[in-house]
Amino acid sequence: MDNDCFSLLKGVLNQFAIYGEFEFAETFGSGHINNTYRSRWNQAGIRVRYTHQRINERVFVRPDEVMENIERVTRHIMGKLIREGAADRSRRVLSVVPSRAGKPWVRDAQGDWWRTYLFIEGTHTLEVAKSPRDARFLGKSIGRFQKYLADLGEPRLHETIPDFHNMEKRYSRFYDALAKDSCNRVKDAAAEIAFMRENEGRGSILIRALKDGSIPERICHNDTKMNNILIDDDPETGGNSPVSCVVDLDTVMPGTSLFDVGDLIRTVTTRAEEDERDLSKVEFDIDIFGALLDGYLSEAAQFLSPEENALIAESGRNITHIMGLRFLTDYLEGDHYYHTTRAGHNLDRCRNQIALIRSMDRQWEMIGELTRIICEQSRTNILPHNTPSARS
Ligand code: ADP
Ligand code: GN1
Ligand code: MG
Repeated sequence: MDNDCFSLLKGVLNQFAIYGEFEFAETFGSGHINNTYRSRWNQAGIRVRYTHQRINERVFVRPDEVMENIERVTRHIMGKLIREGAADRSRRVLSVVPSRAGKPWVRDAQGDWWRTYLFIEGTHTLEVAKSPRDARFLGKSIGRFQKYLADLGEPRLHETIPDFHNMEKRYSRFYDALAKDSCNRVKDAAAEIAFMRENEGRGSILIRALKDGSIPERICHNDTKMNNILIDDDPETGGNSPVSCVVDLDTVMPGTSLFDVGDLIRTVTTRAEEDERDLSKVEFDIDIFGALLDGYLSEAAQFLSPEENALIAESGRNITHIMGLRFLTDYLEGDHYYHTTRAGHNLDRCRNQIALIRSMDRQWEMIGELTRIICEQSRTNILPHNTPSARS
């Protein structure tokens, strides 16, 4: 962090209601959207850390609405945790730290918006799932998150990015970028452009099902990639329920549960990172997929409809397709949206997503069959005669 950045950050931190003496601050995390920092304070002899984020205003044009959503969602989840008597609650949900003026955000000298959370200690994130156990845990975390928010009630959450997963809108932006070719990059992405053209038809399955009412609107996270789930470093400390905390709540808003399952499938089922250039490593792993789904459905089977179950397998392919298209569009437009660290980074990411779709296509029958079996098993597990109280 350079000196200018540090003094700007110090000015911001002083506006939050944080006690004690400031010790240091550093950049943190590997998200593609916001700028994340971590600071440490001495509070009467105890060292406490905080997370600070500059909200990306090009992506979130109404940061005040983002924060209103986040306050509601985190309070609601905390209420659920209190009722459940969960241990270690402030490690299971984000805690928003208010400004000295009592707001959930502050604005810096340049007008940028900032927020602060308690830094959740003793957790880590994964960039690739190492085992079916990891996958089951990640799936369960998102199933539980959706379950907690199912009864959030009125008013409807703000749509912080309208049409976020609307494939039809994503395609029209892609075609605009193609037509403009503002960076003269179309020539370098011929195969990827051809893939997107050829597969446009199957891209709109989820959004159409949501629009025609065959699947219900639900509150969902909309950005459930693996590194948005904090995992306890020591799973034993949480007892029967190891700590996990879903972060990056900017896009929590109405959508379909399938957007979240789909993004989990996209990021968890391959052992290759999202920007891996060696495409031979980008393989869909059916065992990881099975464990992920099993974990997710252990929480979500109780509220999912048969129509949602029937689209689970498709959701993984669909969200991977959307991300491939978005990376390609950003590449063609000049890399304005996602953080990039090398030339062609977004094109690499797009190629990677296409490779994953192809790997899913090759295993499609098996994916469908396994999904049907796991859905059926999970449904049976939640039938009344299988509940512990009915058995005892
Ligand atoms: P982005 O929108 O840029 O992806 P995130 O909100 O996901 O930003 O934050 C970036 C990373 O910072 C996360 O992937 C996670 O590793 C870490 N992180 C965010 N909030 C916290 C927190 N309160 N405690 C610990 N780590 C956090
Ligand atoms: C972004 O914020 P981050 O890095 O967790 C993006 C997601 C993409 C993801 C791809 C608000 O997520 O939609 O799936 O990158 N978030 C937003 O890695 O656009
Ligand atoms: Mg993130």
